[in-house]
Amino acid sequence: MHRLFVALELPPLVRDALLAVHGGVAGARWQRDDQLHLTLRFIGEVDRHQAQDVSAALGSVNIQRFALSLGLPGTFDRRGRIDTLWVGVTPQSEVGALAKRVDSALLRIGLPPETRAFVPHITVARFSRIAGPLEGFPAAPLPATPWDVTGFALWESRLGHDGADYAVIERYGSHY
Ligand code: 3AM
Repeated sequence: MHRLFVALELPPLVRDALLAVHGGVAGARWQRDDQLHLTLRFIGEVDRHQAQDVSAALGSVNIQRFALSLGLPGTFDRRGRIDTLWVGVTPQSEVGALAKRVDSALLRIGLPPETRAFVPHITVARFSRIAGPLEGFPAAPLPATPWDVTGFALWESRLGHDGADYAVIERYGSHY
């Protein structure tokens, strides 16, 4: 079985900027450079056959170049406490439209549509214990410089000892 998700890769300068915000938050497990991504759609466990269908379906998604910039930080909470610290992106319209096209392509091969609202975000830290105060975040200013999104990728998540290892298994469109 393969645990798959569809996500944007980030160019090196954006990853560097996101690594520079580490620090100042107690209990944070910061995402490594090779873990940074922007999820368009979580797929979950599929067998090899379904993975081939996913791969072909994603090949039919229309990709129109758009610019994206880092936005404001935010958090996801579970059971009343923060479990994910992330950095948002702006604008949200085009990345939202791309996520919708990915969803439609996966619907055509029988994957149920995503029911949760799409919140474009780049996870920078997770917490297994209670998060400390977030006043110290971000430790460095986030750059406003936009980058061009010209493609997306199919990723596999493998659970390791040190959190998840993410690997790009296929790319669509053009890349950095
Ligand atoms: O892109 P981020 O880091 O926010 O939290 C997981 C990660 O999100 C999320 O998919 C991304 C790649 O692992 N994820 C994991 N299990 C999930 C689930 N059951 C999930 N998203 C939705 N439903």
